[in-house]
Amino acid sequence: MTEVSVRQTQLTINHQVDRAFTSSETGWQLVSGGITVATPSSLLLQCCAPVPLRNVALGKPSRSSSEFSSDFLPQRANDGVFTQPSNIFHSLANDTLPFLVIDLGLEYVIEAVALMPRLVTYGTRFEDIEIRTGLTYVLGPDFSTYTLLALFPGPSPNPVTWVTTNLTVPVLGRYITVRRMAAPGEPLEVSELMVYSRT
Ligand SMILES: [Ca+2]
Repeated sequence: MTEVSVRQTQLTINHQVDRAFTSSETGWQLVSGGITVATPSSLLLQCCAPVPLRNVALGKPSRSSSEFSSDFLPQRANDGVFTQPSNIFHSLANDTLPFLVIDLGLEYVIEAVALMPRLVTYGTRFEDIEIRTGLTYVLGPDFSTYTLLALFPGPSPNPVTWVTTNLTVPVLGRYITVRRMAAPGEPLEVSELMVYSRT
């Protein structure tokens, strides 16, 4: 079969399909049909788009070294409420090594943490606040075997807002600890703690 007859055969086949192609002196040109154009809702984009960060600490089980009263339980630190001044975790005033632990339930690749200090007054209590994570249970208060995620020297911003750390190297963790590392004498107070992961 000569080159001319081959091209003639292709023209005939494409015409019989649905007129998807035309020929020109330079070859074949796609004019309709063929690959599907990707749209924002297409599976093609969904499969390849970055997974957004989400707060994996929200509502997870938590415990603390002490609590000021039943109104200031450790669960207040990850209940999703951070705009009400009374919605905080607050350790006992005479707790010399106050800490808070959140169990994420699973291991997560942690990329960032954000902490909202107590909303009103006592900003100087927010001093040397250390956040760490580890994979195995530790009773506390010594969590030095865990990986350090953030250290906020304080005092809390005025007006109070989130203090955050974006990790340049993500850390695998399950147990999240918050400790006040400054000299004893003040309680640990946390309005909300968020732990961000894509997993
Ligand atoms: Ca809260």
